[in-house]
Amino acid sequence: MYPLSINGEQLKAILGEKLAGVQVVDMHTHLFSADFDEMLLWGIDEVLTYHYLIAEYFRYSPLDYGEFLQLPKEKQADEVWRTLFLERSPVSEAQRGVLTILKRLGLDVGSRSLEAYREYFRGLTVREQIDRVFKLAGVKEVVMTNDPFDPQERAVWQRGVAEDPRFRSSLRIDPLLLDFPWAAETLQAEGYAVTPDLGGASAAEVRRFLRDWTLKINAVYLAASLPCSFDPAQDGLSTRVLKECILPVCGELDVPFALMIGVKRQVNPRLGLAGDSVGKAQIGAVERLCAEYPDNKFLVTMLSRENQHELAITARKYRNLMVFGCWWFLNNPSLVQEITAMRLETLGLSFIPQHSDARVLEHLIYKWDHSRAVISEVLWGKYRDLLATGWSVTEEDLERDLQQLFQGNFHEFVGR
Ligand code: RAT
Ligand code: ZN
Repeated sequence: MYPLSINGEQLKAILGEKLAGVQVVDMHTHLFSADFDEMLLWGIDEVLTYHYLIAEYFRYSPLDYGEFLQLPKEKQADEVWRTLFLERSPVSEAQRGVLTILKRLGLDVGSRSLEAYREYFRGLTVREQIDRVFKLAGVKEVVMTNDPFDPQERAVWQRGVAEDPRFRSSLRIDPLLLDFPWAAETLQAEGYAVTPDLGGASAAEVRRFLRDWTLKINAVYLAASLPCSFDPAQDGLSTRVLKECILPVCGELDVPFALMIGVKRQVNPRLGLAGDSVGKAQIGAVERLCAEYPDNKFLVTMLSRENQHELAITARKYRNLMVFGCWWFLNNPSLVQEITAMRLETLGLSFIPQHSDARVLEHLIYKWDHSRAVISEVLWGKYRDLLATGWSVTEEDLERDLQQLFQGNFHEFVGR
């Protein structure tokens, strides 16, 4: 027998300890480095006005949507705090997340004093807080969502961004696929000769745009969040842009394309960012892309619970497909538990278990705390089953496996 094997009793504690210590690569967030100034959201008022909480606030509040959204941020945060924390117990995942953040920052959760929490944040600089949050969350690097269609963001890149190795970039190109005529206007204004119907030399010009931006921001992948109706078998501008522009550039630069599939955008537009929903997508869309473009790499996450099993099975068929994360409405402990167990049983260690989707800096703390706890439980069950067969598991084995799940799979897949 292998001499250093962990026994069943030690296993849970050692695994928990290793998992708590693993430095994660968070491959999809909406965070920015300090150089992006106010584009990086942080602090208690931003935490409380997260769109996940706004949606929950309106489950209880009779206030008019527009009236609420016009309030200054601090007043919105007061409303959310009162409605979701003082008038009822904060049991939802997003509510509990706020408490985890406060606790891990060393604040007195029991005091229920929003003013005291605000006071704490007033004494901090953003750079200090970035250091603290990354340390508390055990995050080594995050991938930003960089939008070349956003004038504010374009101006930052134009001015120049200081290198911060904790923040990697990704090029987010939804409008090219979802509303090409609109996207074409931005490209034209930036000096690319495209027409709204992708005529003439437009495809070559879109490719030039994608190449320029991928290289300019050093993107680790290109990405789009797509509706549940996404279907590259359909003729249309969107399919042409995908096949004539995006995939060729990804192939040429050897950069994956990340597809986040399953959104139903703006089912309730009056809720703003909180107004998007979910729908079941067609797995055939992913199968076809992986089969038709074997030299392209696809990072894929799907939003509906119903798509999870078939997505994992599809990844067994195509090694150019890397499944990632329990996205958005799936980032609830019960679903992370179920999905992670199913993926381990289906794909072994060959997937990326989680990303945070953090929109506010402090989200990193709760999203990773909660995910680590659930994933630890699931892995514990799997290693216990191995020990029961007589297989040995060493501390080095655990470290190697966790490194692969939380860093290596992403780094190797993107090749950077
Ligand atoms: O999780 C979210 O905050 C969503 O609003 C979206 O950001 C989604 O993750 C996306 O990237 O489209
Ligand atoms: Zn996102």
